[in-house]
Amino acid sequence: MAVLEHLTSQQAIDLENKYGAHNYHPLPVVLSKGEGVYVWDVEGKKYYDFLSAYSAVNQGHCHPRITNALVEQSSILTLTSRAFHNNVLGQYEKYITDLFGFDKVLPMNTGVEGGETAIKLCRKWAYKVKGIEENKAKILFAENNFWGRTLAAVSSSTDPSAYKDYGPYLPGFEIVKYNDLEALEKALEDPNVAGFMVEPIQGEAGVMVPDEGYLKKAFELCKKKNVLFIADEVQTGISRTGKLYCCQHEGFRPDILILGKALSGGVFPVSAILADDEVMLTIKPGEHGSTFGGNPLACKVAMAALEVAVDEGLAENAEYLGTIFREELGQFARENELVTLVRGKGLLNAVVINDTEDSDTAWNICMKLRDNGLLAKPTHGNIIRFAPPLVMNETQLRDCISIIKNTIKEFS
Ligand code: IF1
Repeated sequence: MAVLEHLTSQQAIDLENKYGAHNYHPLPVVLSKGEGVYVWDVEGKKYYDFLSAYSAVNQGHCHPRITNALVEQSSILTLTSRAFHNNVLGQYEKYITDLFGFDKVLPMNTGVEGGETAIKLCRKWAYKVKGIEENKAKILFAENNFWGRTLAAVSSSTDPSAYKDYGPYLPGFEIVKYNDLEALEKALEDPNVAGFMVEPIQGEAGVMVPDEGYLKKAFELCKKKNVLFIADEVQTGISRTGKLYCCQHEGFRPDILILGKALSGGVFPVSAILADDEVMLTIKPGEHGSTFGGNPLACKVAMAALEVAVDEGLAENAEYLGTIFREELGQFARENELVTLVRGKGLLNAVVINDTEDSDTAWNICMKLRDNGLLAKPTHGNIIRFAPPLVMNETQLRDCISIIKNTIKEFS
């Protein structure tokens, strides 16, 4: 059957059901175009995108500076592999290490490869620098973490839907309660601990924002025990929370910083692992890599995506609009018993619906939001994540706030 040019939404969904793996349960909407804060479905209906592809399109859909970088480089040189040098990688490495303030970067593709690379760097550093006995290094993870879908990632997960039936699991991982300095201090007593990998805000867990000062104190506890603090900023990075990266809110620099998603503005899979020489140079030539890691196309796209974030003041805008969002929805929560609370930082926010974890209220609200022209999706059960592109303006945000309020009122 020839590929149908103009599919209806139902035809597209039917094809996916018949020919695609069923590893997702998407909201029933079929998108065919994206521009800035808007997306359109195949029938031409326009929506505000309030998920931003899980914070990968912070710069807005199809940002011209980023798509131009992709189009231009795509007819010059897309991939050399790392068997040879290319004329773009070094420039990109200088640009990103200057911008984020680290000695070096290891370029990869997906966010989970970023996490895997950080864990490998941490283990290498444990044996080569800290002097932990071979194969004895331990890495701490926060309860309810989410950093991807590989076997290492699910080996550190506390969510059965992420790890069940995928055993046996990778050893050397330990769980500590999130936002609990006592638990961390206790776990750090073990001299074989080499690293603590943590999201500054837990996205998938439901935008869990730790207490003010937790991250900085956790970092200090790690330093006292010569343990690497690894910040997974795949979702919180690139201006999403109101700073270039989230740890900056507490004025410290993690030992390893992992970036992904919006590092490419959603145009190409690009991730980056940043660290200083003492950590980064523990991996010698031939000890880690990836076919596409650091390809010239990715580098050009990433430089454009970062320039957009800086030049368009996306962090400042996220800070300003995020405050309005939490004030407005916080007030609404006080007046509406269906909304328990609103939490977040910058434009990474969530609304907790006052219903049981297994209720479908949050899902039904998202279905109604879709009908009312705004796309969002629940994370766990009764929590709806709201994360629009950071290029949104105040008028558009206030329009979205009224759509959200009016929709939830329909359920009260
Ligand atoms: C899916 C969740 C979000 C991440 C953090 C690493 C990664 C992610 C903090 C891995 C990826 C994505 C994965 C995607 C949906 C989305 C997600 F719902 F799954 F958990 F954002 F919260 N660190 N998160 O959030 O990056 O390898 O995917 O590039 O798997 O459905 P990746």
